[in-house]
Amino acid sequence: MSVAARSSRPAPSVNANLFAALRAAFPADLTACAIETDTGLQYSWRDLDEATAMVANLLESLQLPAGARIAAQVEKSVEALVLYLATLRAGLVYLPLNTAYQSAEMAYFIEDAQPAVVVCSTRNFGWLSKLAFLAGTAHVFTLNDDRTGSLLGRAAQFPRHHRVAPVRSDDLAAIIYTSGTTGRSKGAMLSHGNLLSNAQVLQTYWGWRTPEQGGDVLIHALPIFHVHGLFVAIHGALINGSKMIWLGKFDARVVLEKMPQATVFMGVPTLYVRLLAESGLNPAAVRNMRLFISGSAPLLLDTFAQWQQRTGHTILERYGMSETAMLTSNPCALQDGERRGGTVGRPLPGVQLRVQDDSGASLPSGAVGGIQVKGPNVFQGYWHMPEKTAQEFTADGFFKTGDVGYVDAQGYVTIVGRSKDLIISGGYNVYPAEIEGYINALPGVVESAVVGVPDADFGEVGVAVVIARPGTHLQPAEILARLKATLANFKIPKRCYVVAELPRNAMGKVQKNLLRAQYTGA
Ligand code: MCA
Ligand code: AMP
Repeated sequence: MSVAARSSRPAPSVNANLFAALRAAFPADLTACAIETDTGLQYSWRDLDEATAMVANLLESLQLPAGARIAAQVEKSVEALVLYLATLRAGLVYLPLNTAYQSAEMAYFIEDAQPAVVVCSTRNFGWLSKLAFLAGTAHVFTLNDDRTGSLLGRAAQFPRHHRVAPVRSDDLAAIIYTSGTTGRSKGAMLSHGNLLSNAQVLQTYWGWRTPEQGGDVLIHALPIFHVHGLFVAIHGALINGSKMIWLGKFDARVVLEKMPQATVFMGVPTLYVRLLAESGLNPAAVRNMRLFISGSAPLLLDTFAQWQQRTGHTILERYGMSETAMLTSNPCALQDGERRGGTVGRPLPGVQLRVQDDSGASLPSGAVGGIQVKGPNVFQGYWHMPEKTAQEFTADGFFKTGDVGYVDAQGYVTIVGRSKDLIISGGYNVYPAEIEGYINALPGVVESAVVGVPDADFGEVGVAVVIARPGTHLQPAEILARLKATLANFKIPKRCYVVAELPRNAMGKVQKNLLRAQYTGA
């Protein structure tokens, strides 16, 4: 979309605002419970409608230009969800940021995205507001997970009614930052049309039940600053008018306790591994559940099989990206086929998926190559990076995912690896190039390599292998402590080794496959 051009374009004849579609799905009885929290709070559909109206009115009162970004680094709460929905409602662009990000990481996002509004916890207001004001942000509000903060205080002065802002399908709804293989994070621009089309396809494909069919209840246990928790889970429930049981943080025991009141659960593989470690996980505990969905990282066949044994349910694995939302899914309905462990299922309706080799030739079923996709869900490009965007698309408009895999004769996709150097740890992406950059900048470091090795809990974790300058006595613990002071906690390698040299090929390139083999299980 063209941000500058939007305000001068005439109003659209049909309002493509994602919030309008979500609002239209609210049940007729607005007094019914929409969200129940693990802290015992209940929010009705009317509460959601009125709270989003008040925050949208507050945002509109700031008279921001079209396409203005609302950045939020806030703990998970229903009010944080309200902020997201209100941003959509006001036709502005939401920019969620992981609460683990520290000041250097936040400085980059704020300078790059230039948000008009930043919302943060009171705890971080001092340093974050300074960063934001320096970058030209006009408004900084606070929002805490106990319903306090200036955002709600200000919003309380605004009316409870609000007309949903008219937008076009290609107007931006959100920017999601994803790290890059060269270190710089890129903001993936997603439009209302991208998100709405994906939500509608998943509503049908995953068979969300209408109230007449008994309805569905989702356990929401994921963070709400990435695609899985923010879009797949929240849109899934709201576009079906389904209730959510809202957990501030994943806790396997609490999930088990809530399961008898729920029908749908979504998680990254680590959540399933942790649930399997609970002795209370048995067919009785899941008796009312309809669907378990896994994604964001590969689900091990062992976890898939154990889950079947312990619960009688077959996990549905699906695959997506920040740039595309959901791309493929194993079948939900029996008539669509079986759910196959180790595969991510078939392309979703409306998604074209192909596998190509490096020369750009399309490969037949069974052959391994780069996965490329096209569809209404594929993003609008990287924020302020037209060249990078152009590089990631083929001449005929397919997006190069950077994932490597094959499609079998029945159309099921299997991901076998990634051409991008990326570690997925507990569902969070960690780019070795970024961590290596920080390590290499430490005094006494000559060079480093970060590799992912298998881990029973997180699936994969980072290991740092470092060459120190002769004569210095760098300790691994010191390196990790320095990183911890600077980077989000999930990016910190779980182990660090100081070595004399790194294995290299004839071209002088570090052989990460050898390091991975050497440090697996070490
Ligand atoms: C926490 N730690 C981690 C991670 N999470 N280390 C590596 N990877 C992680 N994911 C660190 C903590 O900083 C802490 O370190 C130590 O591990 C133990 O923390 P713990 O209490 O066990 O962690 P937790 O708070 O229980 O969190 C684990 C978690 C969480 C629940 C698995 O990571 C999580 O919610 N992951 C989900 C991520 C997600 O939603 N991904 C979706 C991305 P220390 O003690 O040293 O500080 S969207 C996406 O990928 C696409 C589009 C898609 O397809 O969905
Ligand atoms: P993100 O940058 O957070 O959007 O992460 C997207 C990446 O997560 C994809 O490009 C894949 O590499 C990976 N991913 C997501 N779902 C799956 C899955 N079910 N199996 C394997 N990898 C996955």
